[in-house]
Amino acid sequence: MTGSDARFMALALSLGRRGQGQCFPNPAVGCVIVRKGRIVGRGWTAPGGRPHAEPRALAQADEAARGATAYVTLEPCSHHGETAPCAEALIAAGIARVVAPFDDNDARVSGRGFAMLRAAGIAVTTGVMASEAGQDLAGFILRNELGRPWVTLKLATSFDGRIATATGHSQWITGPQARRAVHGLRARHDAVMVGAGTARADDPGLTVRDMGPRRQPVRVVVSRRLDLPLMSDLARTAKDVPLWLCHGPEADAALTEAWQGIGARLLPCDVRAGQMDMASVLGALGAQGLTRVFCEGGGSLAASLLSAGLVDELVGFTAGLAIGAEGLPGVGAMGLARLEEAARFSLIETRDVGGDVMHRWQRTQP
Ligand code: AOF
Ligand code: ZN
Repeated sequence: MTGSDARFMALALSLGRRGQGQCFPNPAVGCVIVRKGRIVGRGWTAPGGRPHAEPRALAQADEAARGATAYVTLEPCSHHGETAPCAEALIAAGIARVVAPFDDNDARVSGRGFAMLRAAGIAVTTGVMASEAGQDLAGFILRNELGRPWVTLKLATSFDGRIATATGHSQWITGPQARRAVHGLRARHDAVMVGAGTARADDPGLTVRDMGPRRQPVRVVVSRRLDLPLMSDLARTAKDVPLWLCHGPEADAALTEAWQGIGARLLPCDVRAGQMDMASVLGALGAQGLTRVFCEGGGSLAASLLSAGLVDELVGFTAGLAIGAEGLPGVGAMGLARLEEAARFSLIETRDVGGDVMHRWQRTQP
């Protein structure tokens, strides 16, 4: 790897990130084509997952791709989807060298893309910025591996970890900049998920606003009985922005029909010990192609996810006010006796967001 390899790969990664939250079930890949030190093509996976990054960058490079190096943030694909494999497109365009971080763990690819390139005489360098690419593509990799999406749990709380007063007053604990940052985070996930309690209490829209035209994240509500208000913002907008409802076996048939009638997608999931089984919920979401899910509460959904060890990232916004013990806690009861029972997360980012503090933590690898 050379210094310029890292520089061009960093650019490809930043292009790839433009697609985050836009491409599921596919990964958000970036591609930069460089000839004699000059960038001749840039591409990233299109909204909806197709076309892939490489053909878009190749189209821009046109004849300049001949003899050039392609920096791709994931192994180029080798399978025939709606269009020809990207490895074939790179070969046909006369690319001389391909630089990538690692193999695609999609069973249809997994090493075959690199093998095709090498067989065509293309020099292949792997391992370039693998940990950065691993971060950006973590959701896709995890879904291929475990069948469930990456879960980011967000909380916006007071200094003392409360999300509302005892009467439910919660607007607003954090300031406008922090709330805007939340919209930015929503936009970079495939779906926004809440529990039934939050859906009932807040009548949330769960859409991304003021971020320009873009694919809206899927709204997911976890509701065991499906007893959600049909006169709500979620219901009203179900035809325009996808609304998926994860429910238990005891959901009333009339309610199932009513929600289906207004355009929601129903995902039957398991119940365990009287509660929605979060592994089953996330499995159902993974089966629908989701790679990154942003959970915005409430407290009992957050507690269920944490207790089941199904949270990959914590994002906390903390405001400078205290609400007191009678306020609503951000995370509900988890029944822990000892600290060792709690999953540990490592701090990866701290930022001042308009006077509130944002912390990002990721699960500590065992
Ligand atoms: C690439 N470049 O930009 C992306 C890739 O359903 P298909 O045919 O679109 O293929 C989806 C698979 O292609 C996906 O699971 C992953 O393995 C790969 N995604 N590959 O070369 C890209 N997005
Ligand atoms: Zn491809």
